[in-house]
This record gives sequence, C-alpha cells and structure tokens, in this order.
Amino acid sequence: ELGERRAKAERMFSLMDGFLKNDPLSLQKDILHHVEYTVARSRFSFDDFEAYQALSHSVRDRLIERWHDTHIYVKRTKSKRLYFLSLEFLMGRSLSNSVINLGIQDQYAEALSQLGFEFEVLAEQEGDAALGNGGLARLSACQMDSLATLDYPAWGYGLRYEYGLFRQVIVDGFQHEQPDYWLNFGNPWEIERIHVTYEVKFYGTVEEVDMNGERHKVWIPGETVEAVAYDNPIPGYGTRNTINLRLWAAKPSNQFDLEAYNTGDYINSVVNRQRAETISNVLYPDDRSHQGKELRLKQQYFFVSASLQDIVRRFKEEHNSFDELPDKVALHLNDTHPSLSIAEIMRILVDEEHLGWNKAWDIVCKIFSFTTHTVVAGGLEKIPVDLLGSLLPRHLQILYEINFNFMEELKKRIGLDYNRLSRMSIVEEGAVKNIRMANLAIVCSHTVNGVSKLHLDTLKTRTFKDFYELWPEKFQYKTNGVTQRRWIVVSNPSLCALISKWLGTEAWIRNADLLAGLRDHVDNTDFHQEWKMVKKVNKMRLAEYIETMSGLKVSLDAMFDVQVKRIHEYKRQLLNIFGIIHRYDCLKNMDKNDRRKVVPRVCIIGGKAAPGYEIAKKIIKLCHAVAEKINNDTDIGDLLKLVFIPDYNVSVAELVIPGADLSQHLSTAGHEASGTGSMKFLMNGCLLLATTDGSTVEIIEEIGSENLFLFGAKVHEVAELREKGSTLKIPLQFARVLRMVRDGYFGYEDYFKSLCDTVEVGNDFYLLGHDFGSYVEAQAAADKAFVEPEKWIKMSILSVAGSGIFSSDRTIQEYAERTWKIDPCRCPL
Ligand code: GPK
Repeated sequence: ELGERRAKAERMFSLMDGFLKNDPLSLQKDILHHVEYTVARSRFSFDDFEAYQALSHSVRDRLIERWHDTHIYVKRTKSKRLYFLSLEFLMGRSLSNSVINLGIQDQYAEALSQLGFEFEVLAEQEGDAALGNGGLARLSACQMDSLATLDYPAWGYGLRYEYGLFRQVIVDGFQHEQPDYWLNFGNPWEIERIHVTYEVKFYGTVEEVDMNGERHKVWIPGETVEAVAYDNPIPGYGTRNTINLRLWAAKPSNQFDLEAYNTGDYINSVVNRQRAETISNVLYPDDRSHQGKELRLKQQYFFVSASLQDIVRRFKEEHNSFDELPDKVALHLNDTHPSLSIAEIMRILVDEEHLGWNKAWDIVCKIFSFTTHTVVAGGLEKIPVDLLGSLLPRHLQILYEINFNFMEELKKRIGLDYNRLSRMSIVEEGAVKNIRMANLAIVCSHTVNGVSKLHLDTLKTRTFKDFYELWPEKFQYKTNGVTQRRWIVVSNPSLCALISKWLGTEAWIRNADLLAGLRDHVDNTDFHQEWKMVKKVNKMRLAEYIETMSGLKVSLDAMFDVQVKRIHEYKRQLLNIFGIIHRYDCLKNMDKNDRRKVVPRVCIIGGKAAPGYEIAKKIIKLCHAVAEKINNDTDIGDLLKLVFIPDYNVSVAELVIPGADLSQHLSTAGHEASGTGSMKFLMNGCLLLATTDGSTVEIIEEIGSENLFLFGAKVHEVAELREKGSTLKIPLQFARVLRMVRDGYFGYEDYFKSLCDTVEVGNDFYLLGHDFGSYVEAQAAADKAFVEPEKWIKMSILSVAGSGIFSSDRTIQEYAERTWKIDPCRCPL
C-alpha cells in the first residue's frame, strides 16, 4: 500500500512538472498565464495594475509551494510551535518583500523587462495592508519576518479587518479620516480557506448539567458567528521556510435561526444574519485606548476563540494528552488585547475536555508569555464586568474563579494588606467594576516582557511594582528590533548594495551583527564618497515625492530633518513645531551676513492622530499653519521649509526614512516604552536627535553618545520637575514662541488656545518648556556637525555599524531561547 501511495505521489508531482522554475523565461510564462486565466485579461493588452496582479499571483504560487513544504515538515517533526496572538499586524506591501525573501528579485526584474514592464513601477501598484495602528503593529510584522527567516515553527494569528487604518486626508490643514477599504481590488497575498471555519459563541446563559456522574458547566449561547480563516504566507529570507499568518473573518453562522424563518420574516432574518460580519469589519484607530466598547470586546473574543479552537484541534491531531501541551505549544500575548485567551483555554480544558480545574490551571500557567508595550498604568486595558458578563457569561465566572484563587494565594504570601490586594486584584472594585487585563495576563503568564531595558525598569518600579515584588523571576525584557530585510534591503537598495560591497558579503541580511564590520572602513574616503552618493539618491527620491505631493520644491543641499510617527502629546511633535517657529523667528531677526552661515533645513513631519484625539489633531493643524507662513515667506527661501507628509504608512516610511539626514525622537523621558522608528533611521544612516528614553538608552550604548544629539530631562528627573509645577524655570524663547501662537501669528488663535494651554507653565505635563533650551542646543549641535561632511558621514556610518543588535532577528532569538523554548525547524531543500 505504501508503494502504491508513493507511486501516486510521484505521478502527481510529475504531472505538475515538479516545483515551479525561477528562470526568467518560466517566470514570464507564469505571469502571462495569470494575465490570461487569473486576471482574465488578454495577454495582448493589459495595463500596469493588471500586470501587478498577474505578477503577484505568480509570486504567490511560489510562496504556496514553500508554505506547504514547511507545514508538512513541521508536522512531521512534531516540533513545539509558537502561536503569536496579536490584534494588529502592520504588514504594508508584500510584493518586493516576498520576491527578495524568495531570492528571485533579479530573475523577476529581467522577466518583466523582457515583457516591457519595470518591476519597481509595478510594485508601486500595490496598496498597503494596514491592519494595525503604529509601533506595536509594525513590530508584529517585523517579528513575523524574523520568525520565518530564523526557521522557527511559528504561526501568527490575527483579525482580517475589512477596513484597515483610516486614510488621512488633509483639508485646509485639518485631518480628515477616510475609510481604507483595502480589499476592493482583491488581495493576492491571502488564501481563503473556506473549509477552515469555527463557530464562535456570544451572550446566552450558563447551565450546570450531569455528565457521567460529574457536574459540568455548559454555555448555551445566544448568538453564534462563524470565523473563516484567511492564510497569509510569510517567507523567510535565505531559507525555504514560509510560515503562516492566519487572519479570521466573521461570516454569518450556518446554524440559522429556524424560528425566525418559519415565522415568515425572511428579509429581516437575512439582514440580522448579516450583522455578524460587522465583527471583523473595522480596525479601532485609537492607538492604545479602547475602553468599554462592546464591539471591540467582541472582536477580541472572536479572534481568541477561533484561534484557540484551531490550535487545540491541531494539537489533538498530533498528541494524545493535554499533559504534553506545555512541551508542544507556546502562546504569546502581544499586549493585553488577546488576554481573554486565558479564560477561553480554561473553558475549553475544563468545560469541554473535562480536565478538572487544578490540572487545567497547571497546564495553562506553563504556556502563556506576555509582552506589554505600555508605560503608564493609566494606559492599561480594562473591561467593564457588566459588559463581559453579558457577552461572555461563562468567561466571567472563570475570571472570578481565577481571581479568587489568586487572592487566596496572595493572602498567604503577603497577609491581609488590603490596599495591595485590591491593587493586584484582577477585578477592580468601584462604581464600575472592571476586569484588569494586564493583571490577568501577568498572573497567568510564565514570563512578562518589557520592550527595552528602560521599560523593564519602569515596569518593576512603577507600573507593575506589586507584581514584580511577588514574582521577580517572571519579569524580563527583550529590546525591540526591526527587520533589516524590509528596512534596508527592500526600502534602500542602494545602501544595501553599498554595504554588501564593502563587507564583501550579503550575509548581514541574515546576520545583522556583521554590520559592525563597516567600522573597518570608517576613515576610507572612497567609502565616504559612495556613502554620500547613496544618501543623495535617497534624498532625490524623497524630494520628488514631496514635490508631486505638495508642489513644494526643496533643496537637496538642505538637511532633511524628519519626525514621523503617530501624533501623541508625549511624543512631542509640538516641541518640534515650536523649535521650527523659534528657528524661523531667529532667521527673521538675523542680518544678511549671519544668514549665510545658516544650515538650510527641510523639516518633515508625518503621522496620524486618533480620530477622537482633539489635541493631536490641533498639532497637525498647527504644523500646517506654520508651514503656510514659512514656506510662503520669500525672505526665508530655502533656509527653512516645513512639510507635512499626509497619510504616513509603511510604504511612505520606506521612502522617507532612507532620505532623512536627521530624525527626531522627542518623547518625554519615561514615556516611550521602546520606539522602533529610531532603529529604522539608524539602519539607514540617519543621525538621531533624541531624548534619553526607551530604546535610545541602548542605542547610545551601541554607537556612543558622541554619535547622536541628545537633550532633555532624564527619566529620574521627570517626577521632581513635574512637582515644581509653576515654579519651574522656562526659557524666554519658549515663552516667546508660545506667545506668537497665542497671539495669532499663524492665525486660528481661538482654535489653538486649548493646545497652548497644555504647555502653559504649571500645566506642562510633558515638560516642553523645561526641555526647550536643551532641545534648541541639540539642534544647534546638529547644524554644526552637518557643515563638517566628513564628521557627519562618519557618524552616519557608525550608526549603521551599531544597528546590528536592533534587528528583530536578535529579539526573536531571545524570545525563542529564553521565553518560548522553541527550536529552529529548517525545512530541507
Ligand atoms: C504601545 F501601548 C502601545 C500601543 O497601544 N501601541 C503602540 O504602538 C508602541 N505602542 C510603543 O509606544 C512603542 O514605544 C513601542 O516601540 C512599540 O509599541 C512596540 O513595542
């Protein structure tokens, strides 16, 4: 029988002509095949977009082959798998990244040029997959790339939102939000798995029943929705391994309400069923504050329930006893958003698998790890008990039981310290009772991770102090990283080529530590010349973009100074704008001779504000009002320009970051958990102007404080400075800038009033006034360095050379070894 099966397999393989071939001629044939049969256009006439579609499908075919092989191999080796649970993945575009990771970039370029197309032009046809908000979501995407590249047997799980992060449109300087219906033109990168579906239950009641002489809880749901899997292959670089990102979409359940149909209200029944689909419709655009919304809770549970059913099903296919679960499964909670997983897996093990509470709890405590991305306790996620009880009645019981046991254990450990007990309780008592998701995640996880060294300190001494004292061994940090595949190879091909040339190898693309080898050439003038050219090429690309987008012509000799990230008060885009106003004010008051010594600047700001975040929206408007004034001042000319880049997203970042000379990371010390944008700039040879916050602390350790421009209060000073309140000394220049805005120098004085109030002496929580003096000095130091090109280029080279440890490969390897305890599982060629 075995012989028969093998013969059949061989016949299948040969019928398919073996694996797909990657020579240019085969690629052309495949592309044309997809033009004709997938896109259904005539091969004699198709446009760039259709060519992009056909091209993507040919790439997808190649991904699928490897993805199948990887699955079969992991299954056969029975390796322990990691399941990375995240409500957000900011993937951006897939085409270039896939082709590069598959290692067939040149072949595709040649194939296309013979067909009369240019790869880069077609790549521009792709829209971004923006299923996430900011740093947290892009981190997940980078980590998926590293998991695949390092051959780890991992799955990502998330939601397939139909509307990704809103598009930012600027009208009259104000942000407007437009829906991002990104699936409109189809998505060649996903595979719809109509047969991989699970029922997800909501509402209803819990009953107790007798089963084989035991009492068991049974949840009778009030509503059932179906989850359908959409699989997104994630290829590794320099390996055949291609892992899966499985995203769930909601569909109406097949268990329809017979009664409604029988009573004749057919139309309404259909309309009601349709409501189910709204669950996965839209991504919440509020970066870090989703409190008390039923739909958000539904999304979380929908995602958690479908993922765990899938994970448990796969586990049971391969193993006989749940005792093996901790050796075979690692579940990672990317922030608190998927924390309901804890209650859900308890429900599955206790109510459905009848394991017994204690046994189930023992197992569950061995499989979860948790990363928090938040600094301040006030930013932690809470769910109102009433809401949870009505939507998930059985889970609320389970959470109460977990908490009861935890409180009992805690009393034994710390005695009857009621203040501390109530702070640590998973249930927050008060006028509105809440479930504290972070407390739940900490209690049940074997490891709690911060995202930078400094962040861990904050967690230990402030945010989770009580828990740290109880379980110091649980607390770790893994400094974030970004993938050099996307952030150098894809987005900065000229730098990529230059690095490989001078290192004499491409091995740094899989091992970023090798970038340190650039230090050997830091004094080589030929190297400097080539380095300078690369930056110039990237600045030209960015300048062209700015011109097509805004009509503004900018000088390539100017310093390109960039701040791009979500708009938040703590990130202090306002400090940047105030600095620009100050610079403008100084220029206006300078005589002609002095002006000649000034370093011209192009200040670039970009980022989205959460739709309900009024102050952030005012910052965007202020930026436009200031730009309007400065850019139209002929007296100033090229000495100063201010550009707001609308709709900042992953692909805009790929263009902007390589073109930057200087980038700004201005968070008030102690507020940025890590920051990952800075790492992308670092890898692209852009110098940083930054506060000593988040991962900047470690960047300083790697490249030395002489190679970046630092300013501002240190973490340990912040609390004291805040206490000083209105007695804090504020530089006159700051007061002057604030006055200009208040007095309507840039118009809209009524509108900007509340914004100005946030930084008024005594009210300036983020300490803009206090830090302004040293900020201006750091800017002056940057100007000074810029006019010494030799010095600047050296700093730039040393930045890239020191960026190796900020590769997400390093982060993922640390997680794999220290937290998840998983081994690489490399699919043979
Ligand atoms: C943190 F809490 C959150 C959040 O809701 N969203 C988000 O993007 C960011 N983050 C941090 O602000 C960054 O400092 C950090 O680098 C990033 O998460 C990834 O850890």
